[in-house]
Order: sequence, then structure tokens, then C-alpha cells
Amino acid sequence: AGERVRLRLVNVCNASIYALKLEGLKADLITLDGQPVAPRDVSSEPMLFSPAQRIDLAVAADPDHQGKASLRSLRRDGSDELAGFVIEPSSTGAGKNPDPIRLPDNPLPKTLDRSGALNIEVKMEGGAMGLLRSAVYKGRKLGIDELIQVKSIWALAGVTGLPEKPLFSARRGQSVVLNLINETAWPHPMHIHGFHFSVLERNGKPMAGAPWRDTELIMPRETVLLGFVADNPGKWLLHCHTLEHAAAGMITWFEVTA
Ligand SMILES: [Cu+2]
Repeated sequence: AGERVRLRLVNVCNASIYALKLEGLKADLITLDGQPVAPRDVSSEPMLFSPAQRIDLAVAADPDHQGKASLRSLRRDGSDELAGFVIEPSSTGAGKNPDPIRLPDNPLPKTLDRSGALNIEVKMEGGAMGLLRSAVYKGRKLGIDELIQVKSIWALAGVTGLPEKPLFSARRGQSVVLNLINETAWPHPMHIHGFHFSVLERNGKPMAGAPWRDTELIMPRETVLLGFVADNPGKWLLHCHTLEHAAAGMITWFEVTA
């Protein structure tokens, strides 16, 4: 009791999306995907947590709570315990309300300069109950029946599987805005390598000061605008982090030239 613990949660599942809830703990959210955020009390709100996402929490025992504390996964009709914590009674500092922990920011821009930005539309298609009729697979356009035969049924920007040519090529330092349009009936945790992005718009609604992340859960029929500065030269993957989806085509790459 009275002590604070930094709890790092890493979703290493290949497909499970959780709604996390704490019981018996006071918690501040302090980082998302490794980037510090302004601390926010998340003790009583469920946190959506997709594959590849990371959450750091500063947790302390809730002084009003007796006995064991836990991290739980909410279901429609209850919850499951993912981890249990034993709170030991202590005379020092018990019941204190310490200042929130504010980690220093990493050197990322406060806002994204969108003048001269490269705007890339990425239609996400495929899967059961999807509308995918055809996609380019290994350089050839295949119909849905052929795509099912080669087990490549998810597409990004009309292409299924890693293409030979990059989705786009950006100059080092250029701003990039990805317009991800989920035309599937499934949620997709979209993940990029090499960068952190900020959500600029969600379903046409501007999001001011959204946190820097590298994995964003995009729900069915959602349209999400992600922005980042291409300051890291190289060849980088952009893919769904539901690994079955990535293995069945929902993966592409882009390059940043020096
Ligand atoms: Cu997916």
C-alpha cells in the first residue's frame, strides 16, 4: 500500500483485442506504444488494447479497496482475471495521493506540418463478409476465388501480400498522411515500423493533440487519418498486427529516401 509500481502491458497475442479494467488499483496512463503521454487517471475506465500495443501504467493500491487487486479483461457478461496483485499492508505512505508521474517527451513534433505532405489513400479490404472482388497478388490481378486458393484474402490499396514496389516513397523529413479506410467487417490493429504517428482525423472528425503511437485499432467501416514525419530513412512495413491477417495479405511496405 502507498507504493507506486510502473506496470508495462504488452499485447503479444496474435489476434485478441482486450477491454482492460483494473480492480483495486489507482492507475495513471503514462505511455502508449513507448511514447510518454500526459498522465491520465484510468482507474475506472476500460482501455482498449489491441495486438502490438503497449501501455505503461503508474499503479498504486486503491486505499478504499480491501484484499487482492487485479487486471481484468471485460466480456459482455462479466470479466476474466489476467493478472492478480497482492497488496501488502504498510504503515509508510499508505493512503497518500502522490503527484502523477510525467515522463519527459521524446523528440517528436508537437503538431504535424501538413503543407507539402504526401497524402496516401489505403483502402483496407477482404475477409469474411467483406467486399473484396479482386486484388493484385505477386504482380497479377486475381479474382476472389483465386485469392482464396492462394490463401491471400486481405488487401491494402488493392494489393494482397508484400508487393515488389513500395506503397509510396517519401523524402526524408517529409510529412506523410495515411488515409486508412476500413472497408472490411473486422477491426484491424494497423502497425507501422520505424515511426510513431498521430491520429489526425477519425471518421472525418479532427483529433487535436492525439498521442504518438505505432499501432492504431481501426474498427469496421472506420476511416482514420494518420500523420507522421518521415525522418527515418529505410524500407518499412505497414501491416495489420492480427498476424493471421498479415500472413493472408494485409501487409505492405514503403520507403523513405535519405
Ligand atoms: Cu487485420
